[in-house]
Amino acid sequence: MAISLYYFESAPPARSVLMVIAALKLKVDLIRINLSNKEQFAEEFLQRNPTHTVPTLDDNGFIVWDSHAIVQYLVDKYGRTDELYPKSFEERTRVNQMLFFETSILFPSLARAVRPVFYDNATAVPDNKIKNIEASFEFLETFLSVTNYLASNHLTIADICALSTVSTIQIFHQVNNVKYPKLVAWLSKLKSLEFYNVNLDGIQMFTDMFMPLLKKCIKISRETITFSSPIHLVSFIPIIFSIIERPKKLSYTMSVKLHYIEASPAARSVMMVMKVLQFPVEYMELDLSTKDQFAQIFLQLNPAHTVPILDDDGFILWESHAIVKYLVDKFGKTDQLYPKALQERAKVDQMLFYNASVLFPLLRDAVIPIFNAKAPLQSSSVPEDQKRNIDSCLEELEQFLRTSDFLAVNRLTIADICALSILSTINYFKEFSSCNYPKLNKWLNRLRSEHFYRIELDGLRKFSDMFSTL
Ligand SMILES: N[C@@H](CCC(=O)N[C@@H](CS)C(=O)NCC(=O)O)C(=O)O
Repeated sequence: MAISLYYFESAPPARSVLMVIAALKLKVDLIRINLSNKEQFAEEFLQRNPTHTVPTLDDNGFIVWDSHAIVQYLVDKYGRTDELYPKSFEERTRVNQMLFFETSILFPSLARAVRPVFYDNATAVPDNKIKNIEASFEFLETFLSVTNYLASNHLTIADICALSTVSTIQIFHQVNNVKYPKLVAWLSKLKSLEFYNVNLDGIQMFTDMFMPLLKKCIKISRETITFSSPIHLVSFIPIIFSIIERPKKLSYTMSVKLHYIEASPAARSVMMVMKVLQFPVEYMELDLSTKDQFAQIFLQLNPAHTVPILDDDGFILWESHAIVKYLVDKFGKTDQLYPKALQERAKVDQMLFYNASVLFPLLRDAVIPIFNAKAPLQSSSVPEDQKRNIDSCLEELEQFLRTSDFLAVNRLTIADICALSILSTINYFKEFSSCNYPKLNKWLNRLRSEHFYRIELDGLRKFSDMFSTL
C-alpha cells in the first residue's frame, strides 16, 4: 500500500499539497484527474470524494480531501519536524487562522476572478474581482507586517497554501511592489525555495489555459458583471452585522472574552461550542445600530474586521473555525469535540474547511443580495441559481451522512456545530425536503434537540429581525 494524491496541475489547492509533499520529501503516487475532461465526476472518484475536488489524498485507504486538511495531516503524520505545522499551541493556532483565511478569502478571490473568463465568456477579469484580489493582498501585507511569514516568523503550511494562490493570481495580476513591498519580498523569498519547482508546471498549464481566453476582443456585457463587490467578499459579517462606532473601552472582568454578534452564524458556532465546554466566558456583544465596523479598536484586534474575535488573556484570535479548534484543545475536558487521533482529526478538519469554503459562502451569496435589495428573507427572494447551488451542497451533505450520524466522525464534533449554525440559517429561508435529504433532516433534528441549540434560536431571531427592520 502507498500514499496516493489525486491532483491536477492547474488547480492551486493541488499544487499546495504537491509543494508540501516536496518540502517533506515524501514519496507519493500521483494520480492525475483531468478536470478539463471532467474526470472528477467519474463514479470511482466520487466514491472517494463526493465534492469532486482535487486534491484528494488516499493514505493506505484513509481518504481525506481539502488541501488545507491534507497538508496538516501530512506534516503531523510524516513530518520529521513540526516546523511546517508547529505543535506549539499558539503558533499552531495562528497557522490554523491563516489557513482558514486562505480558504475563505484568498483562494475565493482568485476563483471568483477567473470563473467569468473560464465559464462565462468574459474576456477580461472584471474590475470588481480585481478589487477583491487587491483587498486580499492588503490583508496579506498587514499580516506580513507583524511576522516575517504569514503565521509565524518561519515558513509554515499557511505560506505554502497562500503561495499557490498568489503565484496563480500573478499570472494575470501582478503584486504591486510599491503598495505591497512585504508581500513582494515574501513571494520572491518563497519562489527561491526548492519545493517551488513543483508549482511551475501547474502555473504554466494555468497560463496556457487562461491567457488565450483574455485575448478575445469581445466586450463583456454589464449583465455578466453581477458579482459581489470586494467588500462583500471579505466582510459579509461586518457589513450586515456592523459594529457601532462609539468610544469603546475594552474593560473585562474575566480572562476569556468573546466579541460577538448574535445574528452572526460564525459567532453562534463559537458560542455553542463554549456552551458545550461549560467554561466561564465574558460575552461582549457588539452593537448593530451604526455602521462603523471598522472602529479602530476592533481593527487592532482583527485586521480582517470580522466577528467573532476571541481574547484569551491577551491572545487574540479571529476566524470561528480556528477559534473552536483552539477552545476544545485548550479547555476541553476530553477531546470528544475535536479528536486528537490523527485520522479522526483530519476528517473534522476536512469538514471545517468545507464549512469555511463552501457552506459559508453559500449562505453569504444567497443572503447578501436579499439584504441589499431590502427584500424579505424568504425562499422566493433567493434566485434560482442560488437555490440550485444550495441543493447541490445539500446533496453532498446527504452523502457525508450516508455512513454516519454526524458529519465528520461517528459522534458530535465541532464540525457539526459549525455546520449547524450555517445550515439552520439557510433552513430558515429554504426548506430541506425530507424526501430528498432524509439523513440531513435527521441530523438537523438531532442537533436541534441539543441543549446548546437555544443559542441558535436566539441568534436566528436576531438574524430575521435584521431583515424585518430594513
Ligand atoms: N477547498 C478545496 C478547494 C478544492 C477545489 O475547489 N479544487 C478545484 C480545482 S481548483 C476542483 O477540483 N474543481 C473541480 C470541481 O469542483 O468539480 C481545497 O483546498 O482542496
